[in-house]
Amino acid sequence: MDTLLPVASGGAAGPLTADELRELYSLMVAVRHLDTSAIAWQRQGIIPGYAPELGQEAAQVGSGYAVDTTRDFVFPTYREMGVARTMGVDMVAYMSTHKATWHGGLYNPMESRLAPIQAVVAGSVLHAVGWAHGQTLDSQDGVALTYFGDGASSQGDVHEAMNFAAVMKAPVVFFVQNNGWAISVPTERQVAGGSVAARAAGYGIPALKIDGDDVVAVLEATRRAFAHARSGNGPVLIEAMTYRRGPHSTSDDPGRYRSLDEERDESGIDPLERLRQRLLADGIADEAFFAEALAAAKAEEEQIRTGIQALGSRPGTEMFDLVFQETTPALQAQAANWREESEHV
Ligand SMILES: Cc1ncc(C[n+]2csc(CCOP(=O)(O)OP(=O)(O)O)c2C)c(N)n1
Ligand SMILES: [Mg+2]
Repeated sequence: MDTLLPVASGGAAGPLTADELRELYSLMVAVRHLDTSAIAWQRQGIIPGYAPELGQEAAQVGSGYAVDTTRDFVFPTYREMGVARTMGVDMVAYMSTHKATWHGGLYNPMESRLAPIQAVVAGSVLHAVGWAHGQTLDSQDGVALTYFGDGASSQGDVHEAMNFAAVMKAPVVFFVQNNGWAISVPTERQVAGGSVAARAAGYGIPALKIDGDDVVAVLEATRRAFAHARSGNGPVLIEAMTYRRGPHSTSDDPGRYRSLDEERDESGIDPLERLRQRLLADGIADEAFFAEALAAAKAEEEQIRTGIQALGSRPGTEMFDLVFQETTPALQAQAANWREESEHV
């Protein structure tokens, strides 16, 4: 499905260069390696929990690559490690969220342009629309990119966010990763009509339903959506069809609700392998390049793991400091109570 009119000149960029394609591959390898390592870290007791994105690397790297971190803002869920890495967020600071060192992670959202990890399903969608509307009020040209899942699309918050964004022509890109599952519930049991993209028409929002395992298709679609929103035409919805190859999180056992045969039949071709085949076929990368990308990914993972292991705990009262720009008497009272009970002061 493609109901987004072709962007006039000055919109989306032309075909990807060989350098860009190679960079996308390197990013996807780095993300794949860090993601699978994070599961091992959890099993080794280095972090208490993690939500893997195995199989969603193309959707995340392709969309994150379209972000202009000098003016856009991204509102993730709990599963967008690949987006964070692609945007250049410090990964020790990002992964600290999963160590539960400090809620929201140690990265600075204002500098990195990535809002804190959001565990409330559909919560990020509302924040993105609010931020995007703020851009309009301030006559700025930033675009909000918000992620949510097929399961989240059945939350009332998403309806309100999409309707408000369309009415106000807010510059926001709604990026749905339809990975086939909402924990143990398959998409067909909670998305009536089988498509989130089809709903956009009801809000007057153009939509693109794309192959979310094709990184080039994802990047091109996201660039088009950004160009549309940035030119004052309002929101766009992208539904990237992909597959959650791993468990919902490290505390989930998919064997209780799907079989290995189903996983094999429904997951399609691995997005990373797909890009590898394409680069080989186009003659723009060889085995030496792939080996180098993997070696770099391994070195990076080691450096991030060392950084995570070195992180100590943070002063607990910090959690009261950043709730509002200016504190309130109620918050100060809570902070004082907390200090009394936990630090006995
Ligand atoms: C408001 C709210 N309701 C329920 C939950 C529990 N929960 C966490 S993830 C999840 C499923 C979300 O599925 P989907 O939106 O498809 O995203 P995915 O996990 O597949 O990336 C649920 C129900 C929650 N975190 N927040
Ligand atoms: Mg899902």
